[in-house]
Amino acid sequence: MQNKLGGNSSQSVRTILNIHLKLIIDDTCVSVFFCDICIRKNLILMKMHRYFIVISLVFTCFLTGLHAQTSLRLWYDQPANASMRDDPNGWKDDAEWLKALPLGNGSLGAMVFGDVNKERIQLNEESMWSGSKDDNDNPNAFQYLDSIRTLLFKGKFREATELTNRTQICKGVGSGLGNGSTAPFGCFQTLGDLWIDNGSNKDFQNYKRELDLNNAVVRVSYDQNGVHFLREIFISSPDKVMVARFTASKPGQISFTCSMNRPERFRTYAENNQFLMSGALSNGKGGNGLEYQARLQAVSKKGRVTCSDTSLTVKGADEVMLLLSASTDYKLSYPSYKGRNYDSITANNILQAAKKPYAKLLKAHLKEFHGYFDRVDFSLHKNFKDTVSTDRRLVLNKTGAVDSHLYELMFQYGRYLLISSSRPGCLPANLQGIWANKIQTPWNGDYHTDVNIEMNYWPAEVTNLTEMHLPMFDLISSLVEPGEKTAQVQYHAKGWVVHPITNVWGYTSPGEGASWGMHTGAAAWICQHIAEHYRFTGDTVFLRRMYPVLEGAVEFYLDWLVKDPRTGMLVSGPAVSPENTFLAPDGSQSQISMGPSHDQEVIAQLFEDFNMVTAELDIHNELVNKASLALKRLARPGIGSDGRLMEWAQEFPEVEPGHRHISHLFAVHPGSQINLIQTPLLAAAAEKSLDYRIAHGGGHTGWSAAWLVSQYARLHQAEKAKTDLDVILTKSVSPNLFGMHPPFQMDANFGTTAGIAEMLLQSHVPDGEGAWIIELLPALPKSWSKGSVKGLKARGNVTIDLSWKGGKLEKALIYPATDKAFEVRYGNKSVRINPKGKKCITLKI
Ligand code: FUC
Repeated sequence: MQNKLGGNSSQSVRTILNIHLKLIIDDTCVSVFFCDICIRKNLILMKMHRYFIVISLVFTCFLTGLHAQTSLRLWYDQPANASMRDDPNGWKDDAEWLKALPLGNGSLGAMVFGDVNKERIQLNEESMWSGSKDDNDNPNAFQYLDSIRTLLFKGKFREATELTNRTQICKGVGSGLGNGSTAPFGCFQTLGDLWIDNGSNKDFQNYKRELDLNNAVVRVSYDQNGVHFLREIFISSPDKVMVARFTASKPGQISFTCSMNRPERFRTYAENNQFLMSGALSNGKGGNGLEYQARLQAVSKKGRVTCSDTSLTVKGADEVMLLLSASTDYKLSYPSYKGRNYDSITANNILQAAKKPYAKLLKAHLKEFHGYFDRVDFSLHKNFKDTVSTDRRLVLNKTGAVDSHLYELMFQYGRYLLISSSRPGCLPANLQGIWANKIQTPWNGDYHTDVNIEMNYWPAEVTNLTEMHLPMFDLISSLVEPGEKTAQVQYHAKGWVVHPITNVWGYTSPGEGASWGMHTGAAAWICQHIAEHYRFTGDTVFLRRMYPVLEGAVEFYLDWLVKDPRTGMLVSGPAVSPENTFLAPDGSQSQISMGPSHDQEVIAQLFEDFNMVTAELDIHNELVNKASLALKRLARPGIGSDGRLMEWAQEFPEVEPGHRHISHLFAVHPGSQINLIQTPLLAAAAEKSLDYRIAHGGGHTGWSAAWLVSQYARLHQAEKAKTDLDVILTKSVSPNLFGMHPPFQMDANFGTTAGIAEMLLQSHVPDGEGAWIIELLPALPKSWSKGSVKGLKARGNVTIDLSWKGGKLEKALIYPATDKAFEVRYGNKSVRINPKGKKCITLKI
């Protein structure tokens, strides 16, 4: 007899459960039974059952091990054409680059074209930023703040917008409207290209290139002149080098010439039989800024390696291993942002790596990568036959072919890209992760804080990649000092603040245009990640380390908030609902108002998080009291006359009803103030807002559609969430599955992975007893009738495996890391689980 999740008679279930739990728990796994009269009989059954579980577990692991290796790869039967030049216009995507395959170790990135005769490996280094530290805080802003607020409270939006644009924006050119490569703000740029020319233009056959996601290796294979050639390329985090091995089916066949270049500011030279490229980028003030270096060495079996100032040449080798390391003098430390000795770093990386055979380098790479990637498995297909190339699958999918394995692939691809672009100790993933092939990258490839960097990290915790979240906290911590100056200079406020854009030089000033640049809620929004990391990990050491960051943000908003004379409630402003425009009563277009819903929601989240954190850390002080008082007095979003959730404090007609941002729905996702369990009316209003947005063309950028997936999942609208997934797959991915804004923008990849996780598991609603309600399969689309997911994380540090059939949950394995009780819900059924030291709890339907 199996345990059944009894309707809502939770009390009886709970007593029965407790009885059972107490009686038949042991140190491996617990199965819950439903018949106390035959406990003794069950114990025998249990013993047999336990052996069966162990055997089936071993068998399943054996199976899953194999199963876990379902084919997760992107593959193609044509190379990306390396001879096609990139468009000099930074905002123009390059079709061939969007076919190349990404590798990364968080610090070094590469895009492998897989071209046969002349290979191109486009390279990135995480800190390759032009620009430099600059002062953009506007000392003239503060004197106009009150007048702007008065105008806004009087409904004089045109005048207030004009005054805000004139007095509140940053000093200087700011981000250069996203074209800051020669401005002090700077821009994330390509490191350059490694060219590998075999000097032939002969034809080739049996060509294949693939990115193996399970092992983070790119393979290129083809036949030429009766010889089978293979290239295997990966970027190792343990050894901090890119490794490219070239082998052939016959001896002495490997010959090629390597060169390196970039569009500007480089020189190449030879040193100790190594080939180097180095230079200095613009500091945006007419001088040199960041210095960089790439170092290449060839390790060959047989054959000859020579180096000149223009190339590295290999002749007649049986096998060659190229090792590349790169670094810059950048350091994420205010105010100098310099300090690394890139020359000794690259020299040492190469020296150490060159001592190791390929197999050893690969083994260390796999061990480290598997440690992250293999934690989660998601399968909608038992026997997927990977016989159609990825680009072809996308075309077929666009024409209506059903290919549910594409959801598995996109889900895991997002995890792969996060692991490859955000490792502990590195800079966080930027708008393009770590991959950019230009000098002027769109929006400077920076860190936009009005959704984009947040979305980059939405998958980190729930898809069991908590370490990948850490670079985000390093960035947030680094913004405190420059942000304190901005708070003081711009607003005469305590604490620290950041607005919608930042970079690696500590930019915290408003943007150069008020319509988007006055996003004052940004600091509160990014701080949500601190509390979320704690909610998933329970890491109090982390929390204590980040407490001053939260404290500073709270201090800022307590100074920033003012009383709305009409309601007596606390409101934020002058502020924007990120990048969205409304029609003011006088018919003018405006973005600036007092108390836009987004700001009210993220500030409420910050104060709630601060309450939670100070309780956890047992901190009691005046600031804590002030924050909880302010929380009670914060104005909250209302429901408009059309039943939608109001985006602004007043009902304004929207200029763009299908706007890409849905910032007033932060409280649904990634916030939790609006949810189906505690606030059903607001949740219904939120759904109306979403439907209205989409009906007017919303979700038209990759990231916007990805956000909609999570939004609808939180509202348990499975089919609507799936529809947005399909929009992404048919409209917003490139042949190499990169997310497209367009142009290329990686947040769509991360948002897609997070959205799929939200469809399978949620845990954002508190159960009112200090824990979380874990919802199993809250938004499972009909077409995903059979499947399984392993290793997802829920708040409270609980790991969950789920399997389902016929659209119904079959089994849940729950691995609580703490003893804290929590509630599990599936549909309208729920059970309270009290782990009491249990490592694994099985729920069966
Ligand atoms: C915000 C968004 C844009 C783009 C940019 C990087 O400005 O509104 O759509 O994603 O960030």
